[in-house]
Amino acid sequence: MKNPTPFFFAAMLMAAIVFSGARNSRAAGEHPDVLFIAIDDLNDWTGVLKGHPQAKTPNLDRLMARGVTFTNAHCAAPACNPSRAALMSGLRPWTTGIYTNGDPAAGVMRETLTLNRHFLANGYRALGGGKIYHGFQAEGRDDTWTEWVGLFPTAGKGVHNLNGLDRDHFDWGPLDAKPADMGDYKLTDWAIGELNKPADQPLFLAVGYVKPHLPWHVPREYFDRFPLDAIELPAFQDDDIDDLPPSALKMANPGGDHAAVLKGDQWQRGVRGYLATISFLDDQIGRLLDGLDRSPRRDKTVVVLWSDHGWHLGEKQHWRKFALWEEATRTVCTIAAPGVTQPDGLCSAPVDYMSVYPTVCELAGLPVPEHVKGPSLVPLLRDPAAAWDGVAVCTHGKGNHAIRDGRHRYIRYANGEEEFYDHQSDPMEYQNLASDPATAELRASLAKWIPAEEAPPTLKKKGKGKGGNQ
Ligand SMILES: [Ca+2]
Ligand SMILES: [Ca+2]
Repeated sequence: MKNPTPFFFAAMLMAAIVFSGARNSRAAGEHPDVLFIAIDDLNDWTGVLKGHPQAKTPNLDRLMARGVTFTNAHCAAPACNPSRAALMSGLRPWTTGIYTNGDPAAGVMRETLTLNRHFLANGYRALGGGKIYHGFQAEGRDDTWTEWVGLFPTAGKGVHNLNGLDRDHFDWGPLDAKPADMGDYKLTDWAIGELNKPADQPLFLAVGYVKPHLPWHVPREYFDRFPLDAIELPAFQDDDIDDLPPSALKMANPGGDHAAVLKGDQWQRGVRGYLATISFLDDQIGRLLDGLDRSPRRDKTVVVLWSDHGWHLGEKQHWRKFALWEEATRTVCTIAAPGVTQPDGLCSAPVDYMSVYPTVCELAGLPVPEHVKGPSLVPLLRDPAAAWDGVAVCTHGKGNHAIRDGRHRYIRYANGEEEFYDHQSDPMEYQNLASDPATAELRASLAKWIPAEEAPPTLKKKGKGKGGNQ
């Protein structure tokens, strides 16, 4: 299609909404319940994915062991807003124009048959709480959820600059608060309550955890689980950025967060803050899982858990997401579906989040809307070793893409600059092989996944820069 615009898609999708809305409600039992868990800013630092040797995630590991965990899963965009918009709409950033946190999503989402809206239109009781989308009003509209409860008040409000770096919410340190004072704890209580309510409709329960998003402020007991002097830094090489092209260096921005962290002697403390905040999140996952198991829905609930993107903690002198390397694009993604998945499944096929929407539909027995083009993961859920010819594609800003197959990462920036990594010999992506003629054929083959045309970014507010800071 030439020059796709959000307006064109709006018209197309409204037609789909009208079609879908005509469906009848269904009786309970005809479709499984769905517990849909979103996690903000969790990278591969879990026991199962082994991103950091000191990560303590017994409850995430327990959940991930229930079904199939995708060990090579990637977001469609390495930032909250575009990743969530893509997953929930089933539409790529280059289709919607939602590329970064600075690109407003509400307009497109309002006109799109989003996942929650699709479940609602098909007779589900669609409940949402916490953070599912990235802070825009569309998620709270009456016609997109049966009930939307939003964020819960949390301890730590008004606390800032515990690390002394004076960089807004790029901050970490213990709170003198109880776990029950935290918003994510209250969100868990709400979700458990809903799991136990009898209903004459099937349930789509979306639970969006805010941690481990910055600031890493959690009760002191979580910091105490990780003694500072034993904290290990992530694997890194001092000269890793020397072989990066200028576009990549701009994303890494070594003179920003990383320089401040080094100057303030905060690297170990930052790692500790992230580990502590993940541990707090993990406790909430454990409470939610226990709540599910004690509820009448225990054996008939599809559980889908996803984190919205990865996170750097100094690898390539970069912090946060907002980049196209493995640390920023790799996610936690696991699905347990009664009657479909077997326990302890690990799937190493390269998949991305355009597959979540159609997969959840198929597991719930709902039709996949016409606009959703991603391949369903159900064949991999049935057999994690099944053949898979797809790749994972991640987009960060118009024209910048990373393609991940089972072994390689190919990055191409809008100006044509490239990176290429071989994970078989180089899992930390230290050696950029893009200038090696021996990789030319592979690079050309992976470049075929990059779109020929891309929608312009959605309208930005005047003065707002690209990317945002969330
Ligand atoms: Ca995020
Ligand atoms: Ca390097």
